[in-house]
Amino acid sequence: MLLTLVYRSHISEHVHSASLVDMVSQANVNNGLLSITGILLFDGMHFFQLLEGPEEAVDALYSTICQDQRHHNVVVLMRDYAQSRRFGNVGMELFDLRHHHEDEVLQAVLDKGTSKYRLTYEDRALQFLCTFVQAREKENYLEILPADSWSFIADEPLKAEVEFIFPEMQDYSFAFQPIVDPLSREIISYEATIRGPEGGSAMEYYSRLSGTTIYEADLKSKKLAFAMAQKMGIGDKTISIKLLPMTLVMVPDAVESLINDIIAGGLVPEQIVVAITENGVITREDKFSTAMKQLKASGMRLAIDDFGAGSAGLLLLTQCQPDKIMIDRNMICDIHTSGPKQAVVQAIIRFCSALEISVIATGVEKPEEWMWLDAAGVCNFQGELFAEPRLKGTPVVAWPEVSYEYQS
Ligand code: FMN
Repeated sequence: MLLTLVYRSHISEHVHSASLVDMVSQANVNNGLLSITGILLFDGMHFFQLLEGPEEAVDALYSTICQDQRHHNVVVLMRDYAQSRRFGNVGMELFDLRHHHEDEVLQAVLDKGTSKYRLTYEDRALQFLCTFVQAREKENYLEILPADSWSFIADEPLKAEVEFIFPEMQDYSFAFQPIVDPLSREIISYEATIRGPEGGSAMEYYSRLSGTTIYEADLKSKKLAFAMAQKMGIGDKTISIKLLPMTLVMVPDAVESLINDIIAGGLVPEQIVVAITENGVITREDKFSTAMKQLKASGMRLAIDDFGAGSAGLLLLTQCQPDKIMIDRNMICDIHTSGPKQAVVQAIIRFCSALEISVIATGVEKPEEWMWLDAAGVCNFQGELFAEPRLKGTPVVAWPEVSYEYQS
């Protein structure tokens, strides 16, 4: 299959642009053997490359290019399949934007084209190329430091586990994971997630239930989460609980029951963030919206969980007007190398800012993911980079510190 891969990157400090000429002539031979075309643009700081050729060969070459120390912050902009090549002459060609006017470069690239139709009709690869040549979108190039520029240091010894036996509630427990603001070293909230008594997953717990008992169990379980949070001494921090949206529809007086359990647990509704996932299909919208009103009127706050993973996210957002959204972990994974994910998350950040909704990035595992999100304007994070969920207790948090050689 014919693959087109477009990426951009940043030239490394120690590289002299004169040395690129040698690199290009070697790459020209290599690409010829691999049946790959590599159109490379350089503006003095950034590279932009379009690679076109057999899928396996392009993927293999791209992973070699990603390891190349001559550049960094390599971000894929497009990975797509085509019926025919745009550039039939395999090899490698460099277009240096510092020495030519943008129209000349565009014309020179177009002259290399061998497929009249691909380069004429609204072609995404060509649009990317034009955008780079015209130096548009540069404000969205967020540059981050290498992964080892930050160390993550655990700050406090483990607190004792909460070993309470709640006699009537023995077949489940809760794990707690903090949501943090790493640069101000602040725990914003704890998220409580249901687990089996020995730590089995929420999915495992729910799979044992059937019919409407799922919703009743979902609601009833929160009583334990509130009681545990209070015993763990969360003080005036907020606690976030996940609720199936249909629980609010199927269980009569669900919000009232939730309020009673919050108060019985020694907490106040203002401390509670109810996170609903966008995947739990909502039928009976009238009942759902009544429950939403009651929930907000009680002082509890609303979050949309796993945002970006399902189909109803944007519509649900306009209907519920949440206080927070938690971006799904799959959207966060390797965001520093993915142009499409970066574009989507930047759009989420923009509309959340316009609507005064705070954004939480979940599932953050790599320093580079956090650095990119921080540069994009996200302040609140959840993920193993900072703290893993801990069964029946609050985990230790690892806070970022700038590594010695990056301190200015
Ligand atoms: N090498 C190629 O063979 N083809 C290319 O199209 C190509 N493009 C590159 C673009 C940039 C911006 C950079 C920094 C390097 C590029 N290279 C290219 C060089 C490769 O990263 C690598 O050095 C080369 O393939 C030799 O790899 P090897 O020593 O593992 O055989």
